[in-house]
Amino acid sequence: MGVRTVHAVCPHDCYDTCGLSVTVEEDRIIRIAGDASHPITRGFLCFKVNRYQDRLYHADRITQPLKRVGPKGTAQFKAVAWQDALDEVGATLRTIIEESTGEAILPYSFSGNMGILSEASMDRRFFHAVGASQLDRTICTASASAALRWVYGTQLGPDPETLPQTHMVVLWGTNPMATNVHEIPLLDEARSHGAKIWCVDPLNTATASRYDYHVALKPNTDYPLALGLGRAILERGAQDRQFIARYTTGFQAYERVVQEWTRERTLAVTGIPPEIFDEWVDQMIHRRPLLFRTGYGVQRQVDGAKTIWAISCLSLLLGTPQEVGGGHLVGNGGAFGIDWDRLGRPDLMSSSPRTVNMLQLGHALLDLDNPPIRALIVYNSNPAVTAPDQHRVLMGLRRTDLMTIVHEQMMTDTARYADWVFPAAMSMETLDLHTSYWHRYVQLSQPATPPWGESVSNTEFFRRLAQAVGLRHAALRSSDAELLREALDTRHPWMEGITVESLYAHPVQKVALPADARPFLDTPIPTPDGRFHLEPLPVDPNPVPQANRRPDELHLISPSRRETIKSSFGNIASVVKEARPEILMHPEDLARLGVASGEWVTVFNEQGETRMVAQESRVPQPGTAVSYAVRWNAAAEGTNVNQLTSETLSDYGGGGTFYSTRIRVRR
Ligand SMILES: Nc1nc2c(c(=O)[nH]1)N[C@H]1C(S)=C(S)[C@@H](COP(=O)(O)OP(=O)(O)OC[C@H]3O[C@@H](n4cnc5c(=O)[nH]c(N)nc54)[C@H](O)[C@@H]3O)O[C@H]1N2
Ligand SMILES: Nc1nc2c(c(=O)[nH]1)N[C@H]1C(S)=C(S)[C@@H](COP(=O)(O)OP(=O)(O)OC[C@H]3O[C@@H](n4cnc5c(=O)[nH]c(N)nc54)[C@H](O)[C@@H]3O)O[C@H]1N2
Ligand code: SF4
Ligand SMILES: [Mo]
Repeated sequence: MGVRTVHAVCPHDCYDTCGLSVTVEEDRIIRIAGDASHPITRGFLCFKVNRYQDRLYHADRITQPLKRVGPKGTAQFKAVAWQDALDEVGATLRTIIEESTGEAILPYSFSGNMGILSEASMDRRFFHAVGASQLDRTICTASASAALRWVYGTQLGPDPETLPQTHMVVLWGTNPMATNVHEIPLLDEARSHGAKIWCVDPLNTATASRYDYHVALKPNTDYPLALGLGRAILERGAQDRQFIARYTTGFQAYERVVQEWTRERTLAVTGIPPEIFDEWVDQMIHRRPLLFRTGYGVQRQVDGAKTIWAISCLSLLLGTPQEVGGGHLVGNGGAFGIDWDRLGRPDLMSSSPRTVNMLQLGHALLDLDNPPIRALIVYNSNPAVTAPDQHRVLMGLRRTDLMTIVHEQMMTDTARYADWVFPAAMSMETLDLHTSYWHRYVQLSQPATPPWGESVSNTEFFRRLAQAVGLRHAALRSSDAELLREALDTRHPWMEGITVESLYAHPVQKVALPADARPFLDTPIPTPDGRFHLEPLPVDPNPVPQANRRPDELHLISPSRRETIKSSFGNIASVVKEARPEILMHPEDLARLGVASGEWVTVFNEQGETRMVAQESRVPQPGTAVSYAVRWNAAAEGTNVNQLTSETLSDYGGGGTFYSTRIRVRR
C-alpha cells in the first residue's frame, strides 16, 4: 500500500479541534502532524498530541472484549469472543428491562471523543430505544451554558479569527497556554498591534506571566468582582445608554444588584489591589474593541452561572457586541446548525424516563430507588477519576448487584471496575464529523487505518448492543456513512454548501457566517423577546454564602493540566511529567502547617482523603491550594483529587463546583 496521508481531526475535548495530517505506512500510523492548511491549526499541535503514537499503540490499549474474573476494581479479566460477550450482556440487559424497566439502565458518557457520530448518535438512539434513564451531561459547562442561554439565547461568540483586531482582551478564568494553545498566536498578534491583555486567575499561570496584567483574585470571588466593576462603570457614567436602550432588558434590576458592591467592598472580598481595579475600569472604558474571553474555569464554582451572567453584563453595559474584534467569547458551539435530534432520535423513547445529573453519579448508584440502577454503560468518559465525590462513586462501582459495561481504549480506572470491557477504536481508525466549541470550522475525519485488534467505533458498539438486546428499529442499524449524511442534512443557512461530497474534496470548511458578523447584531438575538437580558438569573442574586471557614482550611482548585486532557493521556509516560501527585501551596501556609516542601501529606475533608506531595509554589494568595487534574488513581495512591470534590451543584444550570473545594492538610 506504500505511504499515504489522510486528513483526520483531533478528537479530544479541547477548544482547538485541530486538523491532523496522518501518515500511514501499511496499516500503521507512523506520523501525526498539524494540518498546515488549517487556518487555526497552522501546522502545529500541542505537547501531548505531538506524542500521539505513544497513545495509539500503548500497552494499556484494549484489543478484545474482556470479562471480569476477580473482585471489582482489581482489573482481573479474561478475554472472550465478541459474540459470547454480546449474548451474555444482551440476556442480562433484557432481564433487567423486563424486571425493572429500561430506567434501571444508566448511560454515562462525555466528550472523550468529540466526533459528532462518536459523541451523540447511535449511543443516544440505543438509550432512547431501551427507555434508559437519561443523563444530564453537566460536568463541564452546564453553568455557563445556562447563563449564556439566559443572557444571549445561545452559545455563539465572536469569531476567534477576529481576535487580532481587538485592543483589549480580558482572559477570565482560562489558561490558553495549557488549554487553548492555538489562541496564543492570535493573542500575540493582537498584542503586536498594541492590544493590552488581562488575565483574571487566582494562579500565576503561564498565560498570566506571558501577558500584560494579572488580576490575582481570591478564588471564587469573580461574581462580586464583576458586580463591583459594573458599579464602577455606572458611577463614571460610562455605560452605552443607546446600546442598552435599544438591545437589552433588565437594566434597572441590574443597577439594583450592583448597588451594594462598592469599590471598597469589592476590593475587600476579592483581595485585589486598588490600583489594578482602577486601571482595569479605565482601560475597559477607553480601549476598544474590547473582548471578554471567558473560560470554563471561572464557572466550576458555587456561583458559576451568576458569574457568567455578571461578566456578560459588563460586556453589554459597554456595548462591546457592536465592535468587530470585541464582544464576549465563551464558545462557538451554537455556530453549527447540527440537528442533534435527527441524530439522537428522542422520538424512539416510548416513556418519559427520569434524568440523572452526571455530577451525582455516586448518589445515582447508591441511593436511587424505584428502580435502582442495575446496569451502567460507560463510554467516552472515565468517571472513576473525573467525577466528583469519588469515594461514593467507587463505592457504587463496587456494588456486586450492578452490571458495569465499559467501552474503552485503555485499561482506565473505570474499566478496572467493569464486569465487561469492550475495546474501542481510536478516532484515527474511524469516520467522523467535527465541529468545534471555539472556532468555526467543520471537518471530516477519515479513517487512516482499520481499528486495532478487535476494537470498534462507538457507533458500531451500540449497533451491536442494540442487536444483542433484540431491538429491531431500522434507526439502530444506520451505517456511519448514513449517520454522516443525516448529520449534514440540515437546512441551517450557516451550513450551506457543507455536504458529504464537498467534505471529501475539502475536509476543512468554515461555516457560512462571515468572520466580521457581530453576534448578535448582524444575526438575530435568539432570546424569546429578541433582547439581551441584563436582568439577574432567577435565583438569589447574592453570592452563595460561604459556610464559616475554619482557620485551618484551604481553598482547593484543580484546573486543567498542560500535559493531559482531563484523565486522557494520564497513562502515557512520555507525556505525564509529574511522577507523584502534587498539591501546591503558599509558603505561609506550609510554614503554618509545619509542612516542608516535598513532604507527603494527607489532604482531607468531609468527602474523603488522598495523599499528595506538598510543594511550595507561586500561588499568589495564601489560603489557596492547587492540584492539577486529573491523574489516574492507579498511577498514584489509589485515589486522586476528586476524593475531595463534592456533588454540590452550582447556583443555576446544575453545573459542577470542582473549584469550590475546602480542604485540610495533615502530615
Ligand atoms: N492541556 C489541556 N487542555 C485542555 C484540558 C486539559 O485537561 N488539559 N481540558 C479540556 C477541557 S475538558 C476543558 S472544559 C477546557 C477548560 O479550559 P479552561 O477554560 O482554560 O478552564 P480550566 O482549565 O478549568 O481553568 C482555567 C483557569 O481558571 C482558573 N480558575 C480556577 N478557579 C478560578 C476562579 O475562582 N476564578 C477565576 N477567575 N479563575 C479560576 C484556573 O486557575 C485556571 O488557570 O480545556 C480543555 N483543554
Ligand atoms: N477535579 C477536577 N475534576 C474534573 C475537572 C476539573 O477541572 N477538576 N474537569 C471536569 C471536566 S471540565 C470534564 S470535561 C470532565 C472530563 O472527564 P471525562 O469525561 O472522564 O474525560 P476524560 O478523562 O478525558 O476521559 C475520556 C475517556 O474516553 C476514552 N475515549 C476516547 N475516545 C474514545 C472513543 O472513541 N470511544 C470510547 N468508548 N472511549 C473513548 C478515553 O480513553 C478516556 O478514558 O472531567 C471533569 N473533572
Ligand atoms: S488536544 Fe487540542 S491543541 Fe492538542 S492537537 Fe488536539 S485539538 Fe489540537
Ligand atoms: Mo471540560
